[in-house]
Amino acid sequence: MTNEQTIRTTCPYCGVGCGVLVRTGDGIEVAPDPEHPANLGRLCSKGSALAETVGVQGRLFQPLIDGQPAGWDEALDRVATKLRETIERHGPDSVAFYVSGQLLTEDYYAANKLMKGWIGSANIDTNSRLCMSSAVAAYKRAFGTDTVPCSYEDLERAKLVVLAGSNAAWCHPVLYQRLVKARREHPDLRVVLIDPRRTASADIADLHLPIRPGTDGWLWNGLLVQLAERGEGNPLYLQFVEGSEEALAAARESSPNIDTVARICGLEPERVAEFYDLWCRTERVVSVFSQGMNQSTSGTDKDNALINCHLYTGRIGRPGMGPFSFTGQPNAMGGREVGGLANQLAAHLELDNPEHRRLVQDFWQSPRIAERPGLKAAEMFQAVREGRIKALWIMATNPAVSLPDADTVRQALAECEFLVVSDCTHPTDTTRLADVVFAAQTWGEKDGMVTNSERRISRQRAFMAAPGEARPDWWIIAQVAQRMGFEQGFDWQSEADVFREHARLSAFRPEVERDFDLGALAEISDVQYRDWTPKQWPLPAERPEGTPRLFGDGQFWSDSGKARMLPITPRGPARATSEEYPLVLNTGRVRDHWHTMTRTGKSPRLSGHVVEPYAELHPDDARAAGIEEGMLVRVTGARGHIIVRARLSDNQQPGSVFVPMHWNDQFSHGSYVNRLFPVATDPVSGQPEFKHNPVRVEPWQAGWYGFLLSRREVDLSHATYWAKSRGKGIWRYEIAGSEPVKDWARCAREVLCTESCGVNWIEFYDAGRRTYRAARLEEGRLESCIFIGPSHELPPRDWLIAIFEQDEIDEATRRSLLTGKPGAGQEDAGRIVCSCFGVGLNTIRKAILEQGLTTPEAIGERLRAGTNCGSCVPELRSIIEQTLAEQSEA
Ligand SMILES: Nc1nc2c(c(=O)[nH]1)N[C@H]1C(S)=C(S)[C@@H](COP(=O)(O)OP(=O)(O)OC[C@H]3O[C@@H](n4cnc5c(=O)[nH]c(N)nc54)[C@H](O)[C@@H]3O)O[C@H]1N2
Ligand SMILES: Nc1nc2c(c(=O)[nH]1)N[C@H]1C(S)=C(S)[C@@H](COP(=O)(O)OP(=O)(O)OC[C@H]3O[C@@H](n4cnc5c(=O)[nH]c(N)nc54)[C@H](O)[C@@H]3O)O[C@H]1N2
Ligand code: SF4
Ligand SMILES: [Mo]
Repeated sequence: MTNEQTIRTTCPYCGVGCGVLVRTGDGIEVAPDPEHPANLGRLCSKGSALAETVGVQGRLFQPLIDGQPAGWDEALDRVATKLRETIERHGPDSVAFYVSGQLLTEDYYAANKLMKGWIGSANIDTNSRLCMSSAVAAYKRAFGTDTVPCSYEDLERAKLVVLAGSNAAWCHPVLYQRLVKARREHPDLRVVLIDPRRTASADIADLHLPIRPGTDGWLWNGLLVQLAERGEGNPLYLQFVEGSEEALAAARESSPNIDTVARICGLEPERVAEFYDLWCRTERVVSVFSQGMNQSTSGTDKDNALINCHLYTGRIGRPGMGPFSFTGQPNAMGGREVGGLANQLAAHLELDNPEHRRLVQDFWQSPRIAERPGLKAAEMFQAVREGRIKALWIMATNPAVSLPDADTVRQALAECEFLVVSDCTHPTDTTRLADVVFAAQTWGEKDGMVTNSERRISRQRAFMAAPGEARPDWWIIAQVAQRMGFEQGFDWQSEADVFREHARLSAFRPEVERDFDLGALAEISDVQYRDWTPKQWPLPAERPEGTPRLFGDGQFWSDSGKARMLPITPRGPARATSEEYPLVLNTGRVRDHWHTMTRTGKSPRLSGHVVEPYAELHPDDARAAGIEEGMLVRVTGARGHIIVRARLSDNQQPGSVFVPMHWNDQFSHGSYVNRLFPVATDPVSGQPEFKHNPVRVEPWQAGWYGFLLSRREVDLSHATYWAKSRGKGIWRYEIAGSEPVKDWARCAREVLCTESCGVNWIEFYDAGRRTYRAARLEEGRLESCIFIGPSHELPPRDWLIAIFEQDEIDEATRRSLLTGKPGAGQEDAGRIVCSCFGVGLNTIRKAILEQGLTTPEAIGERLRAGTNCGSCVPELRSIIEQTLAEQSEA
């Protein structure tokens, strides 16, 4: 019997916050919600593949104590007792919470309340410190409050959109698609991309400025100077703004003219002039900023230099204009609302303001209230390492992979007196180190609210039962609080109870004026909460429909009531390159993976686009170092090294190398990039540098290269390098070893035939070429196969993956397994480019050459590639360019 129903919920990945329709019945089907204002009927590749990531694979079913399954009572009591004892013995600051922008607002609110109101410390910080904290600090310095003034609609109503340090095509794909559509409909809309790399987002850019890494401050200061020289200051708006003279003076100091800016930023003066002309003459301009600006030791200053230009021209708070920080995580914004950062209180109230502290304590009726800021993420882990923090509770984040200096973090976690981790997945690189692991519910199982980049609050709704005994995070926190003796503040019966309290707090004592106001929701009923439709805060009692834009009227919540332009003296990166470490390491995201891969790593559809960790280098740098495409290379930084695949591309500027942030110990042999460099943070925001770390890249001399495809997971102790990825019904391993193997036959059997009798095994060894191939067949089907050779040039993989789908292996296929070459009728589709329809690179190239296709649209018509979510369209265009260029050379 099927019980079909459709649930409206919100995508758990990025801060775009797309509405999703989930149909449950025989299986789960995911479709875009045409009514959600964020996505208006679109989803990207990750959202479209959500159904492949739910379910029991890799899930934790019940709590663990010292790695052993335990009951909830025992685990909760253990944590409550240990926290209470630690506080009694060493004081409230000896415990800390490290939480996440992937918690729902209710979870986040509960964690913050427990730490700041009951434990009485502000030692709660969040992975948003690694993500949004420079943007938060910059908004607060400029506006007095952490208020994003814009709406998504402004992207469509603008005449100029600048993407500063944002790869929206891959990281905010639905906003990017909205831009693509807007450009089609309004040909006069211009897009400028500022990024040292030529990313997929360059596909819609009229102008790409491949800026020298870390120099954005000079560029934005230069723009301010030009605005002043061209009389673009807005005297009416400047009445509401303080500090313009000082800001201008500082800008003139660093960036007096276009030539100086061009020289420092490594750009052609004509291109800089073009950018300045566009910005100066366009009233409706949105400047988007993201991690290329934020994740820097001067990120806050860079963000303020950008915001300065909007304040100076009054291009803010009206349709089609404003400085727009795209938030990363689904609830980064919600975390800011509840005060998840160590230097905030709750409901956008300030920790260092006694009146605000009193307000929150009176509302909570709490025994205590934190009186001074707690430790920011990097400091917190330093304190764990030094034993100042003795008990740490991590929720919904994987710091063993995502924090800088990750090996030191791992050591600190291993040595921490008492480590608790709440996660839905186990093992992760972090849960492995925990004394207690709480089994958390996750997307699809839990209910609550999230707030996206445009301040829009949406519901996540459960549509399936949680596996085993997993529980929602707010419940786990409330249970621990109650068992610590704090019954009265944590006796909520439901998510709706928590949310109502959060909304009421935001409107408590309205005489204390503030931006964040959910007064209209203070009495939200359970039914209204259930049926909530997305709206943008502020949602004061008198404006229940919400607020799309702010500050158009020049009213700010700062002490003076005015905004502030900051005098910015740009600084270069904290760590310069040297003879020993000559390249700048830039890190970030790939299209189809999410962070530490705990979710997207489960999806065959999302794992085919990039199957292993890589370092992308400019061909000149590669040549100088003796590196070829496809080789394995060692990337070495001041703290350690990793081995990854080399990719050569002139999208990279010389002197830079890009490595994705995603790979961890579960999917590779220690190729997590954050182990390379020490911590360096922005002095204002505490946000770590992730985009500018000096490294060296050199060939890694492998004794052998290989790959292995298998229906079962295998143990790879023989390999010095391995990376694994999910294929349809199989696992794919790329492997290599440093030492030559004497007896391949024995070694391969050891790995693939753990049980020896009755195994149907075929193999081939070519001593001259030093290649070895073997396959294991089971009931006529291919069970696993392995290919080894002396160099990285090995047979293609994708036609082999297709053989796993055959029910019967015929003689010809058997032969091709041993020769390592596709036989007649077997095509190698190549690496997956379009993950929605599984269309491979070779198929696309063939169609371009044989059918004379010259546009992504034509490819879409023939192969369907790019016609669902559109995320691969930029890549299709560059494949066309490259294929045609190669054809004309040939
Ligand atoms: N596919 C995918 N999407 C995601 C995520 C994911 O894991 N996967 N994560 C989400 C999260 S939490 C976040 S925070 C966002 C991040 O979204 P983005 O900020 O767009 O992504 P990143 O790849 O971290 O970095 C953006 C760009 O900054 C550039 N950059 C590096 N140095 C500089 C510089 O000095 N100046 C300038 N101007 N640019 C520079 C990089 O080359 C990179 O292309 O993505 C969200 N969306
Ligand atoms: N080198 C480098 N490092 C970076 C960055 C970079 O650009 N470069 N970017 C930084 C940024 S912007 C970010 S946001 C971070 C992200 O880094 P992390 O937050 O560490 O990454 P995730 O993989 O998203 O970790 C989320 C964890 O929460 C678990 N989880 C999922 N749902 C739930 C739930 O409902 N409850 C609980 N309790 N657990 C759940 C998942 O299984 C997973 O283990 O990485 C940062 N690190
Ligand atoms: S853009 Fe993609 S990942 Fe982001 S919320 Fe929308 S569907 Fe999810
Ligand atoms: Mo992020």
